[in-house]
Amino acid sequence: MKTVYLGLSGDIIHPGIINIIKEASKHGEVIVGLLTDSAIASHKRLPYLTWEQRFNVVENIKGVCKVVPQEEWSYIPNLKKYKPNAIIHGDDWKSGHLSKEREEVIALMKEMGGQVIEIPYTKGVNSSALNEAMRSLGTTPDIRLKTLRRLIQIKKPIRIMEAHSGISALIIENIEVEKKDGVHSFDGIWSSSLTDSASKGKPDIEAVDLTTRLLDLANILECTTKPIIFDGDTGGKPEHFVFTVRTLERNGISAVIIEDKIGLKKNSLFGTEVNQELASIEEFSEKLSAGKRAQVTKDFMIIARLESLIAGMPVSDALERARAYVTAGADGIMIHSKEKSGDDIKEFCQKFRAEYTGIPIILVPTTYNHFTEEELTSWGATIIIYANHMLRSSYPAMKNTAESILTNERSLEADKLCMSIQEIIELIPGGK
Ligand code: SPV
Ligand code: MG
Repeated sequence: MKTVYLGLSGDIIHPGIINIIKEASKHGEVIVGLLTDSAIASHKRLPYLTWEQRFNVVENIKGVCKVVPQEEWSYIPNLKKYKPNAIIHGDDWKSGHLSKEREEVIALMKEMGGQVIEIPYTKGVNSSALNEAMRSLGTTPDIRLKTLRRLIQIKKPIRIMEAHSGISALIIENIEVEKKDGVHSFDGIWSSSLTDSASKGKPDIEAVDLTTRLLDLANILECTTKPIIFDGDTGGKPEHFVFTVRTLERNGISAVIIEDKIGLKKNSLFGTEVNQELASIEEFSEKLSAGKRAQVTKDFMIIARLESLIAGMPVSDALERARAYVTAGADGIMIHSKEKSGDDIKEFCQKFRAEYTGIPIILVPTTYNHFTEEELTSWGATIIIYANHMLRSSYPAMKNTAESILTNERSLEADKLCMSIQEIIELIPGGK
């Protein structure tokens, strides 16, 4: 019996998939190469279902003989391994970023004496269109919360961008850039205390309370599905922090980051002088442990943020604290610095990585921003947070528009600086 290979993510089963399986089975036994989470995450958003759940669904579809994992985005390794007589694909791969993959598959199948079957892509009902529709339906707190840990297991680096409003979060949810190695997008959202306060015209001094922060976050939660990392400032008193943990967890937030500062909080990047006192290692460790004891799910993450370098202490102090915080239960370490060279951060990352291979390192490269994601990852970084760029870029845009209207005494000239009313209506899910 001949075999036909079909690569699938199998997250959303729709008539187009049933159709291609039916077509494939006319040519032989259908082997489905079910893409693993990491194969998908290199090019697209993480599937809603886990690989095991998708396996369960796909192996029960009529016409499917066998389901095997496809560990790479490319079909080539599995085609070489399973040597099917044919591969079947929708004809949508003739153009766009899949066309190179198509050429390679055609060449290999020719070499192996096999066939490439292309069938018309089902317009309207396809995974991309359904994905879009599912996004507008939203997600559940449980699925969203778990997504960060799933990403940590399969992807480096994880790219997180700050959002301070529903509309800025919508951009992060939807923006994609097609690159040679696939489609790049943001993996999640940073709920920043700095940009949250600044967007309200308030200073970043831990003056905006949790209830207010969560009220704003509700807008972001409503219009997005990506995981959220919450900037918890110092976490407050341990007695308060345990409530924060539960509240964040209940809302489907994936992680909270708390920093080991005491006294009146100032933003870490403010000024050039050392302006912050550090908490004692014991006190901060106890706060972390209290938070870990309070969480209900096993998936929520509490990340310790080291302020040693901001407070003018050496890398050795940061390392000593990192060890203690990991022992206290921290699920990850964020190291912060306002040093432009990045030398201190690099030294910390390399030394910490030599001791701990599995604990995520989180970096916020605001000042040492000349390093690429690839370079930061090579030091050992797991998550990269762009902590304030959506807010910092929106302010000059609004200021230009306001100045243009004042200068011209009408809004005609400002129109080219603005998106159209139609575009803004269509941007909002359900607005069309
Ligand atoms: C924030 O975004 O509020 C942060 C990160 O705490 S930073 O501003 O870089 O300290
Ligand atoms: Mg902050």
